[in-house]
Amino acid sequence: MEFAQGIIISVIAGFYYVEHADKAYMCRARGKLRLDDLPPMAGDKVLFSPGPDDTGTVESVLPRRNFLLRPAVANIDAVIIVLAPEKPTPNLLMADKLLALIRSLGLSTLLCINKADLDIQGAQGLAEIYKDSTSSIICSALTGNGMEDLLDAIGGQTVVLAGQSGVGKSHISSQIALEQLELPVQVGTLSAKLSRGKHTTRQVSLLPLPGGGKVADTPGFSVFELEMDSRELQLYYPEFTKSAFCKFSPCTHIHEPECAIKISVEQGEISKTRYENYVKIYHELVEKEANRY
Ligand SMILES: Nc1nc2c(ncn2[C@@H]2O[C@H](COP(=O)(O)OP(=O)(O)O)[C@@H](O)[C@H]2O)c(=O)[nH]1
Ligand SMILES: [Mg+2]
Ligand SMILES: [Zn+2]
Repeated sequence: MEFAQGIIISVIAGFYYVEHADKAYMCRARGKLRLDDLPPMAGDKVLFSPGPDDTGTVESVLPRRNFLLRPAVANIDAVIIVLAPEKPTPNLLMADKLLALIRSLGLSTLLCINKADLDIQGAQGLAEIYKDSTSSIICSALTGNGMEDLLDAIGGQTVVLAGQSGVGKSHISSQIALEQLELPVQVGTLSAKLSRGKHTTRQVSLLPLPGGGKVADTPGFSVFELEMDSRELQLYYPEFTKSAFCKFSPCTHIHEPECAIKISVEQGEISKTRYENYVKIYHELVEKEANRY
């Protein structure tokens, strides 16, 4: 049989929705795929065999460029961290962990400071903290301000929105995305499962963007454990290499006397908030390493 190539745009209640030639196919996965370590996920490029009535079977998953696990999404270019100056109070420690994680995966980042309509000075303050860490866009999904800038920054990429619950991820994605392809439904299967509501909160969908890319709104990321070598953490702080080089090598930038990074923090060249969170994250990682043995 002839296989077609498509991309999984949504996973709902055990069905894989595969986009192919501007149409969505509601697919089951071949049994052997469900036994793999990693079942198919949104963003996967797949080979599938189309069946009757827009159904189909996912036959195989093509090699992944990268993937995230919680939420499960593959082949992404960038993660957009959404923060708000208030409602909720920004959790910068979590944002900094996310930034490190994203960098360690080799993905690019963008900070999206939403809800600027509530507190423009607060929004600018956040942008200031991150000015040497990643580029940022100040916007409001409520008024629509900055949405064009956000789309420009995304370009044609496939991006994931991450951040605390309530910062506006869902509102942003519905502002910038085009309508999702119509997903076929089979009475008695999908709709019945959805009405039980168990699967909807963990679903990931990739929505098309006007620039040709895709955006995934995610419910997740609010709690996650950063796993990396404590000595590796500093590699993901571009401001550390931008401003100064330590004469200590290697230097943790924590307890060494006359550390150039610590001096830069004191002189206001490196954000104090970023540095203090670096120290916290570093100690958390060291503690985990100690507990491992
Ligand atoms: N004032 C203001 N409220 C917003 C903005 N964006 C979203 N909200 C509100 O914030 C709440 C959470 O938004 P939501 O998109 O569900 O956040 P999510 O949990 O990150 O997906 C909702 O009540 C939205 O109406 C914004 O730019 N300004
Ligand atoms: Mg949401
Ligand atoms: Zn140092």
